Amino acid sequence: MSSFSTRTGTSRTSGREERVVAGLPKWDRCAVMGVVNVTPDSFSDGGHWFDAATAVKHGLDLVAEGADLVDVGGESTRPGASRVDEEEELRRVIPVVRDLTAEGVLVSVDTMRASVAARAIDAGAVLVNDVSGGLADPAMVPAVAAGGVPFVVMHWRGFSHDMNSRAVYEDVVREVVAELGARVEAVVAAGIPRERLVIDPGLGFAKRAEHDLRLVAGLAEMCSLGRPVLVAGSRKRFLGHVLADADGTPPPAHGRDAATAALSAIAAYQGAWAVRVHDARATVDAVKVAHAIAAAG
Ligand code: PMM
Repeated sequence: MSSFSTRTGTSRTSGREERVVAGLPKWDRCAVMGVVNVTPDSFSDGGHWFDAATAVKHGLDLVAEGADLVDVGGESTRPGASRVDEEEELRRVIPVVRDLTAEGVLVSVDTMRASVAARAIDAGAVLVNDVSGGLADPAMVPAVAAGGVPFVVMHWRGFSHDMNSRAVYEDVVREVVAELGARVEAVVAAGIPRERLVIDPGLGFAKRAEHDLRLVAGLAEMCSLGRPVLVAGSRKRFLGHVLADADGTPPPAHGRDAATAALSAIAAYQGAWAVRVHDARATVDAVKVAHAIAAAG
């Protein structure tokens, strides 16, 4: 218990100092990013918000529940997924970004394509969330640098169709921190100012359940990279693994929201800048409790 306390104490101190991203508001607690997947096949909510009007309504509902920003994506990255073509991704994403922005919502765009990022920035997106950290499309980092918005650099080892084969680590925390640190330096060298970068351990991406759990337990080490950390574990497989019944059957994705809220509280308490979630209401409460406890400590 004492090592846990020490770890969280350290991260909370540094996390407070590091929770500012140039170009975004400064939230006094861990921010809540609501997810709108405009896809027929995303892992946990695929098909639910597939037309633009439904997606916009869902984004507004997330904000009404307390989400601070909304992440709009048009490509599923679930394990094994194949890629969507560019035209279809633009068709899915841009109207939703535009309409949510028009309603005053802070919108993040979840894309690996520079063209989609650039068009989304034109449509009002204030953050580009690229699960490949700029590796999938060499034009991405220059496009985001030119657009002048912040950028999420997630730990990524390759496209979803075969990423499970890359889930090989000796010390997952050390390796993810090292690989992310190198990626941050490359992105800075390519033109995006460091103060606009957010980092993300990429839970579930080329990771098995035990890797995801270890990364959450070691979040303080990720905070040591000196940039705000986004934690996106909502409804993911590792939570299903933890909650599985005696036969090993996990609950369905939408049955993992209480577990997601617990994860949000733990991430927030350890100094996460934001958590990305499908259900905002419980997580908003969770991060408020985490903030109150951290402030009392
Ligand atoms: N995971 C998904 C999609 N986008 N973005 C970031 N920054 N980090 C993630 O871990 C991440 C992401 C896949 O989850 P979903 O299909 O359940 O939304």
